[in-house]
Amino acid sequence: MATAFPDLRDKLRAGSGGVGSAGECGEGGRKRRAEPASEGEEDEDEETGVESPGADEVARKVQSGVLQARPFTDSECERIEACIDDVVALAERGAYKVRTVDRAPLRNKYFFGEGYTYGSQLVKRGPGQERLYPRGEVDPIPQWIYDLVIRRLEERRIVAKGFVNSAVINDYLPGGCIVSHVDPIHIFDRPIVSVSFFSDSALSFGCKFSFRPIRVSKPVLSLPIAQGCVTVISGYAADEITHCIRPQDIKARRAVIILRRTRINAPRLDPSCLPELPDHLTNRVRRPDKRESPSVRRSSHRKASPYEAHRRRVLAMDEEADKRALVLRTPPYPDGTREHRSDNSPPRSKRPRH
Ligand SMILES: O=C(O)CCC(=O)C(=O)O
Repeated sequence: MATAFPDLRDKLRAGSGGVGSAGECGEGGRKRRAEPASEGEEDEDEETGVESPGADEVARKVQSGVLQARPFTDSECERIEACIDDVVALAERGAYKVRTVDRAPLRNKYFFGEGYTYGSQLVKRGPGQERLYPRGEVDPIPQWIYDLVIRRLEERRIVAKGFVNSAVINDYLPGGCIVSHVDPIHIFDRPIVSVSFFSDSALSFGCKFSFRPIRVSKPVLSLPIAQGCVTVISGYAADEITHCIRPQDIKARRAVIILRRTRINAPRLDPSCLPELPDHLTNRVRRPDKRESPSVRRSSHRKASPYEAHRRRVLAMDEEADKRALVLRTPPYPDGTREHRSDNSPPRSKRPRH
């Protein structure tokens, strides 16, 4: 029976010698990279972690594009965290539109207001290819996000009134991560605002990721992001360098609400061109036409379970891997190719099941 690494921090601890001797063998121990080829990542040697000259200057430039504040009290944070749990529970009950929820191992995303194609959903892949979904493909921004979060940020002039039209919740389990990326410049205006909950973490700039085993280079800048903290990035920090969340920086469950504005001229998919949904999303508990409207949803007494929410995705992946193994009769990915997930989650384990 295969043993996956449910927590990517275990992979990091295991190092290259100790990881997935069976699952990683197709790769022949080669190191693989997975991040955009650009965005000011030239400042570090990935093997040695030695910074080349200029890293301090880059760090200063990043810092100049970052603002942080803590506009919520502890009890306000708790209230918002309870609302995030409600979102998780609603998603588990299938109460959201299919494209609102994107599950990955150790990291689930909930898109509100606007959603867009990325990663494996892209017909043509790579930066610049992302497209907004047709209007109405994802659920609207929940009222509590306006009332408890956006309004406060507007009052404190952290964001301009009426700026936000997109809210994404990322819910991470320990060891979850988001690989290095720049939020698509043709889709989102600047600044990019994020509010962190449940636990402290760090936003890293200018990291390189490699996989099997997963390794992340030393950041040009590691920005602490405490629970309840708002982080606003613009300028160099948003456009000229990648940012990521490293697996070793998610030590306990963490969620972030990312508040952005889509560009008025951002390219939008025609409804006839919607990408197909992956298998694990088409096998949903509830058919879309049976979806409850928010106003008639039954109240749920079930406590939200982020762990359960992630577990379902992992099980679906196991089933997919089983299917592939049957069809191929060889370990999946025999050519050693890495699955591309430019949705910024790391590639999942390619370990064959025994
Ligand atoms: O988790 C965070 O604070 C950052 C997430 C992020 O950069 C993203 O989802 O694009």
